[in-house]
Amino acid sequence: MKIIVTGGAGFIGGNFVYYELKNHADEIICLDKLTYAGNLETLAEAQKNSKFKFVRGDIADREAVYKLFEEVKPDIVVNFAAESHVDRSIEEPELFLRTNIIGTSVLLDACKKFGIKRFHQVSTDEVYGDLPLDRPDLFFTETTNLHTSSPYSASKAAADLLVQAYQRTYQIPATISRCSNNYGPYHFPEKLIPLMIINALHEKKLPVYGKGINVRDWLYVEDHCAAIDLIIRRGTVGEVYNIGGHNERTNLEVVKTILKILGKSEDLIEFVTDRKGHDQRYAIDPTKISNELGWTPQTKFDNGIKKTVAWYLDNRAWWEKIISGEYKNYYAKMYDNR
Ligand code: NAD
Ligand code: TDX
Repeated sequence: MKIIVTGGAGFIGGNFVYYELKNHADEIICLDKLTYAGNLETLAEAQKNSKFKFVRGDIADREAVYKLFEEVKPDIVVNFAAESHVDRSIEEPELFLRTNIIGTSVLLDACKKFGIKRFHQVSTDEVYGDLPLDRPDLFFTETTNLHTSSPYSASKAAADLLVQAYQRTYQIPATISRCSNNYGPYHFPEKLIPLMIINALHEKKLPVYGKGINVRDWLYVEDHCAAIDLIIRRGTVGEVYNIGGHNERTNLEVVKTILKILGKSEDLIEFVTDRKGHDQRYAIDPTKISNELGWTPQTKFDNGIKKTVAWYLDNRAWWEKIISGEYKNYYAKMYDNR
């Protein structure tokens, strides 16, 4: 089979490319615009594999997408390409609408025009909004109402609705997965876990938003890749699958765990102005994917976070190059005088 993986030069897409090359004989064609978050160095090993091909392009560029579909005739498309950072969406919403909504609609149109066996939309638990901190008994299920908080999550929810509309109206064989927070290798330094690892290594302050009591449900990225792999091969067309592993932690717990692993002082923690509209708690109920597809996460947080810290220690060149470039301006804009 031929699988187009959009956004494969990013964090989860890159890990998915390696997961597929390792576990299957399919051809993988990565379509990625290489925005600030895309990195060809993430795909350096994949480029040595004859089953892998990289194509630079924008999912919202209709002509380029149609040309690629005509050439490749993909069996499956997995759409990871997105603007993915909530803080950036608060600063500049429009870019998120273009890539996350228009880009998804262009891909769906291409599926309609050229035919497809499966279109899979990689979505997020953020489309469900948040849960209150004082109700640990509540979890997001696939039937929880969509109720978004940030321009990022609103754009992802809009894309989900488009996928469902194309599935119903044009019978596009589509599936959607909504996953909780991922962590692991190749995570871009703007996100909580890599940012804290890198700052701690430099003995720089660790900027925790608000009181650090917001809760995220952390999933090791390889477990997310395994779930998507099952859905595209065995999942039922038209269905939504929640993905998460019951690894809830407050942000402060995560930061303290990282400091402990690195042997650094908790004095590095600095509480800074909260994120606007900050979601309190995300927590996934993964019963459906577990019962229907037999998926269970393999990596517990305490082990996954150690593996992740080790990866950042062993792969300094990957992130040092990122943080020495344009990222410096981003960091100054977001964190200086916060
Ligand atoms: P990322 O920001 O690390 O990577 C995004 C990739 O998409 C980059 O390679 C970028 O160059 C590419 N891209 C951006 N705009 C593009 C465009 N217009 N055309 C083609 N390529 C484009 O993101 P990530 O964290 O790997 O997230 C991947 C997907 O998973 C996203 O759809 C995100 O919403 C979803 N998701 C992420 C998480 C998480 O914790 N990171 C959790 C749940 C769902
Ligand atoms: O410097 C920081 N300080 C801080 O306290 C950063 C970057 C984050 N935080 C907090 C905000 C969140 O409560 O840490 C938590 C995690 O933040 P992010 O890493 O930005 O992730 P989040 O906003 O939870 O969204 C992530 O998970 C769902 C991904 O970025 C999304 O793409 C995905 O859909």
